[in-house]
Amino acid sequence: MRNTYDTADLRSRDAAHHWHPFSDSAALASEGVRVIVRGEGVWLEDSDGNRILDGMAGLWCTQIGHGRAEIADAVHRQMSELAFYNTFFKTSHPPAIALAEKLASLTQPHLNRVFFCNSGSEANDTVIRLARMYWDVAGKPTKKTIISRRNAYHGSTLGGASLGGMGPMHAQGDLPIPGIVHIQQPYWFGEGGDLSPAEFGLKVARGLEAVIDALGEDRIAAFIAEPIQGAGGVIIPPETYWPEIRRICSERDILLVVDEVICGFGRLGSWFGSDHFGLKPDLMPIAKGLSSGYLPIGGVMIADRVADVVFQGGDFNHGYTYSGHPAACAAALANLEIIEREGLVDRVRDDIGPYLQARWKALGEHPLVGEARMVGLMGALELVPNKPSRHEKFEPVGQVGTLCRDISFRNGLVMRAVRDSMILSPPLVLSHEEADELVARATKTLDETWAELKRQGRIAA
Ligand code: PXG
Repeated sequence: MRNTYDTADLRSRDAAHHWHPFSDSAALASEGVRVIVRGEGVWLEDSDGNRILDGMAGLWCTQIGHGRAEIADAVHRQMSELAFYNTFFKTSHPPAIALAEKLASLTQPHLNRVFFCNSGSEANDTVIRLARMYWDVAGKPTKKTIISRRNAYHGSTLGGASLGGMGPMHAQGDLPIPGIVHIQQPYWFGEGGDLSPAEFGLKVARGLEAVIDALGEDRIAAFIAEPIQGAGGVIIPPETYWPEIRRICSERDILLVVDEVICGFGRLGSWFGSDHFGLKPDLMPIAKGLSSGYLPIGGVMIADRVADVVFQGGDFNHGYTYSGHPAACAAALANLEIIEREGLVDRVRDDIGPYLQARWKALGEHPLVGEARMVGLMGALELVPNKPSRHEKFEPVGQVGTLCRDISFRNGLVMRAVRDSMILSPPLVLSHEEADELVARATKTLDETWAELKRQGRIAA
């Protein structure tokens, strides 16, 4: 027995009462939302019965695919026993304990503690408070400034949005908050100029050293970065970048915060992006793939060297009602069990990752695509008007990406558009046949976008 849906009715009620994230609500109300009603594996179904391949894993999170009854069963069991209790005031409960222990075993050996919260944004707000408390307790209270990168994404709360380097977000609400500075991102395709990727990676990494020197090491608390920027457009740093950042962080007395909200839990074919790039985080925010999005949960993994100091400082005056929510912890535990049992991390590294990468990179031959890149199951296509030039962009930026994204949806494939690049981050359970189907739909989408741009006279016929 399946539910049936009246799309027009759902749309008008949504328009009347539901205010959407990162959306122009007035425009959306007149256009009408797309209503997703069901999910199974890598497939979504909308209220009109269309099947859509979910190339974004929900929102970079549904590692195990949609509709896994095992998670629902685990949550049902937990809710039947203890639906909620807090973790404040000297209390705990079995699912939070089990999940904390599990995370300590999956992460690097020096990461043995987790502070739970409900989202990546809350994790990064926790990072700001924890990093600043660390230096206070360590007797270096001037070390408060956090260095981040332009076009980084670290969330939408005041702290998360400030750590992030998104201009349009900062423009609303007078952000960033004080004490956060942004350096250049390692985006060779967009900003590399005439430098080789290797030269550019080194130059940008050394920007960290320069800003530490300019502000004074005694004022810097931490550097925060995503291993690969996700929402910024799947920015894969040149190979020289992370080793140089590693060198700088080892020479300077600052904390390294590696934001694993997207790269964690198998996305890059390793448990964490830090493992992929050989990074040793002092603080490591996690969320999304931790529960595959089945219930909201996030956390911050804390290195022993940080915990050892902070523990001498008495109460950490910070916490969320739902820190370590029992049902969310049960969902996360069941999700991690599936990832392990089905060997999804190795599968991304050895099987479906290389399989999809080869086909995705072949899309780089398309006349509209200036670069096709992918690590693990996280990729981007840069759309350009005049290949092979990297320097010419579509004007105004973003229109062609949006056009391509809408065509993609019509072709039954969710890709996300960032500026004029198309972004892909499918569930880790994607089969070879589904990967072929995905690439066929992406190819059709590029062809149709190309034809439409020609029709509009925006590229030479
Ligand atoms: N850090 C990173 C690296 C993220 O990608 C967050 C923190 C914040 O997590 P929460 O759970 O508070 O959303 C994120 C979230 C997009 C998009 O359109 C990306 C995210 C969230 C919403 C939209 O690409 N990433």
